[in-house]
Amino acid sequence: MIPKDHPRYRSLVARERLARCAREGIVALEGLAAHGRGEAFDYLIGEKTTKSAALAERTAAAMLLSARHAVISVNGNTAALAAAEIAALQRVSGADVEVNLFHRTEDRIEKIAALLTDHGARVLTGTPERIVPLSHDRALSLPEGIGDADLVLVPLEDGDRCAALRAMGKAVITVDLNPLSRTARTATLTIVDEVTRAIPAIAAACSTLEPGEADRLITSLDNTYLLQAAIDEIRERLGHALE
Ligand code: PTJ
Repeated sequence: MIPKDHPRYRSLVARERLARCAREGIVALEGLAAHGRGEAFDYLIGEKTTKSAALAERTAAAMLLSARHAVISVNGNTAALAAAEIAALQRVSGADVEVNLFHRTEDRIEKIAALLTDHGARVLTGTPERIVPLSHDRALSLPEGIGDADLVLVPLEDGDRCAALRAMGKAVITVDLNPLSRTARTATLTIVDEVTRAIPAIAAACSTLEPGEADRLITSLDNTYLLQAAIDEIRERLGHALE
């Protein structure tokens, strides 16, 4: 039992959940290492949504609502940490949800789809094909899902799929606490925030965008500016870290 008054309560609960999901075969063991890297960057941004991340989250909502066909691509870590939040975002954005894994096994695909369904998401099913130009199994996607999408939201992505999706002409939104990652620098829009804060913030923005705001946000999107702002926020915090 993690005591509620522990100063690292939230972080310890997230770790416990990931460890349990790893034991159940939902999270890949490699996903635990990926989470540790995310935690380190979350420390650096102060474990809160920064101003630039809030702008990115509103822009993500605008893009999701304006897309012809938006798909949320879910991996093991995202499902373990944010299954209910993904279901809520699907409800307000109308996006499809598809499971896509780096460490792909049919058993994990089924378990992750079941976890998402238990939390109220409608998960796309069908016969995957090697649609995305990649040599590994992340190529395997549904023709009626990621294959048809003009916008894919890929939280906690590993490097090269983002570039491959962009090369196919799709817009890509990622959630990645590391503003220096290949994915962060390749995506159309990068949200430098923790996934359990980012997904509800995007959902909230979907319901509160003012008339004309979506067009304005999309027209003024500048991902390099957002990444630089995230790095500046980290630098600013580090400058005062011991005060
Ligand atoms: O479930 P699978 O088989 O698809 O595998 C998923 C992982 C996460 C193992 C796979 O996609 C992977 O190896 O990812 P990477 O290359 O480690 O990238 C994950 C990125 O997400 C890193 O840049 C982390 O900093 C970031 N990250 C980790 N945890 C969080 C996060 N970003 C936001 N919120 C988090 N909780």
